[in-house]
Amino acid sequence: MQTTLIFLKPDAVQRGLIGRIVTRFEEKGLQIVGAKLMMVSRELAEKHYAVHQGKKFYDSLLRFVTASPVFVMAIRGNNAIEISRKMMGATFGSKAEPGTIRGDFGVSNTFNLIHGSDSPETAASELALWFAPGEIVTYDRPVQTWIYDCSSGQPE
Ligand code: 3AN
Repeated sequence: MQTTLIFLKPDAVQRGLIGRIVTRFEEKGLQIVGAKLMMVSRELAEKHYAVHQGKKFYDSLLRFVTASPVFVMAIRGNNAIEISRKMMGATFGSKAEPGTIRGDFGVSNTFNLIHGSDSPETAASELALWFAPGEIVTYDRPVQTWIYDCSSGQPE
């Protein structure tokens, strides 16, 4: 099972899309194991977007993500990182395929609604950055045995 860091950016929160986007992850069968609404400090934004420092969109990206609350989630499932990235779609709504979150809800070339970790290494460091110990909750879901085929002992 993988756990990935997803956050709904200020445009998604302001536009009242939290519920509809969260529903997509729930309906897919992924498990929400952490969630919170929060303002992002400049310090946290700088750490999260450190790889983009120096790029021409860096300052406006930091202004955007610190302007209004974000809704942060830890989401768990088999292959959760790749699945959630596919659900998000291409980076900007103008290019993202219909059926994806960015493709269905956005048209902008800068505001893009959602962030999702792009590798297991990034997920581990982003989860540690965004969630304090104890904020990610491991709990049984009886429905898990209907979401995955567990007959081999492993969820398939
Ligand atoms: P993704 O979110 O699809 O993984 P990345 O990793 O290429 O996209 O970029 C990380 C974030 O940086 C994006 N979510 C987006 O908010 C921002 N970003 C990337 N490229 C641009 C750009 N050309 N103009 C504005 N913001 C950008």
